[in-house]
Amino acid sequence: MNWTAATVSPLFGSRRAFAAVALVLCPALAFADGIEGRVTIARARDYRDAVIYLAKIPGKTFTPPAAAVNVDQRNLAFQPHVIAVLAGTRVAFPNSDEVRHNVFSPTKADNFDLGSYPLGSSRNRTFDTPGIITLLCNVHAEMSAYVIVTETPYFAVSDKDGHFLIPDVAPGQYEVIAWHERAKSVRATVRVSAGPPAPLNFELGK
Ligand SMILES: [Cu+2]
Repeated sequence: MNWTAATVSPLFGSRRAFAAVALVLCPALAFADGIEGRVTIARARDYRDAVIYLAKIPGKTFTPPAAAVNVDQRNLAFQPHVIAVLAGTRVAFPNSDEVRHNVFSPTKADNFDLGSYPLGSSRNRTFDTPGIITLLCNVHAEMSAYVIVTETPYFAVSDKDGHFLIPDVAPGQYEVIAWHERAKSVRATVRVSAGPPAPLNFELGK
């Protein structure tokens, strides 16, 4: 591909143009594009909080981040409601409300109870078991959250329009899973090549 500044400049501002420029300036960045698309969810008010993630890549392991991921307890809700983390990641649950909160998981594969604690304190948990972990608070029945524990660092959570982008996926063929709390998970195979993100859309709950 023989891009020139003249070809590219009218497109400036778009992600695609950026990718094209990156391809010229730094071929290594051409591998930085990943998988992009949209999730729709039948009968849902909006399309947020679907998790799109790569299934285990045979022969590959990944190191979890040193820093903890935060799930706040604020206004009687877990915020965010859904997170995805690589197995081995520590998640901190600070309490930002005037009332005591609790965090526990009834999920068989990884059940635990962090106890209840007041405003300004925090407990944490390292999520080592891949899977879908439900979180509840035994003080407030309406509080729930999900931790999707993955086997690769390649995942995204959809926005309210259902859009998602999994960046930095090297060229290759992958199994991708789309999950949402009120739908049956869907699997797809996608081939990523160098250049723009591989397009991938999901319809959940049909
Ligand atoms: Cu609570």
